[in-house]
Amino acid sequence: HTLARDLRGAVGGGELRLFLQPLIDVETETRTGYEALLRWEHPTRGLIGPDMFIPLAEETGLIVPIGEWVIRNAFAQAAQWSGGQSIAINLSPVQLDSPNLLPTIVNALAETGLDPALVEFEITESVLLHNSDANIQMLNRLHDLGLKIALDDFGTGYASLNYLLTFPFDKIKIDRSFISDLENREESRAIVGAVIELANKLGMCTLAEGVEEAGQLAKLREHGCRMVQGWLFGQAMPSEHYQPVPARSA
Ligand code: G
Ligand code: G
Ligand code: MN
Ligand code: NA
Repeated sequence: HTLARDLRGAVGGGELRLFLQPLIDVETETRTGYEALLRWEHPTRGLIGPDMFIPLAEETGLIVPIGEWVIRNAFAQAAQWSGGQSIAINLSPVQLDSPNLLPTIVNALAETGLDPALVEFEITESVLLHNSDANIQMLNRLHDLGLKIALDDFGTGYASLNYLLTFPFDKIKIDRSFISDLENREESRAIVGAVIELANKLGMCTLAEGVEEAGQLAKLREHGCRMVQGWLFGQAMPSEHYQPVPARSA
């Protein structure tokens, strides 16, 4: 597989890029941080999205050095921002199983001096399928370091509600499939409303993904959704595009 061979060289070859997508507070409509979304700038094929190479990276184990690159770079960038802007980072189940993860995070925190409260790790329901003690323990350790944990793409996998009690989630990210027909479908509104109410009662933040229209934002606000993300506010773009204000040096 030629893509696999190329991927092996991508990390050392400096071909990985971190794009940023703004995360927006519904009440103030201001940006509170960004999600880091990985891209591969392939020398001949051009820009490749994560859906095209993350599965391959997971199969080959390359996700561990790739994920390490993501963490180190995302932390380094976020440490340069002012105003307490946060950074959300996607974690693969394979990374969560790796003994490499915790030392990578601890070292990256020490090297950058980044406030752990500004870091959020996103995991999908597929992680919960294992529901292994080791995974629960790892997420608890990250949480104990002061890092935040978000449940990504909520509603699309096989999460059972007891996972919300088992894992230390700070936030639920409602999958964009529920947002796209929010205005036309009573049923979608019912589900989104119920998820937000549940999260609120459990003390978890809610973020709606894939918000593209003002009408969707209005409905989400009515339901008390706390945060949104989507093309209405900005696509995933190279960091220069958003020109996050650098922190003033003391
Ligand atoms: O922009 P979009 O095509 O960027 O991302 C598609 C999916 O790829 C996201 O839902 C996310 O789960 C995954 N993804 C993006 N960046 C990363 C990353 O750095 N690590 C992992 N493991 N997954 C990522
Ligand atoms: O980690 P996750 O699967 O949630 O990554 C978010 C994915 O959704 C990325 O592929 C990103 O590019 C995509 N995305 C972000 N905002 C929007 C949006 O408003 N509409 C659509 N269709 N996709 C979006
Ligand atoms: Mn995500
Ligand atoms: Na998602």
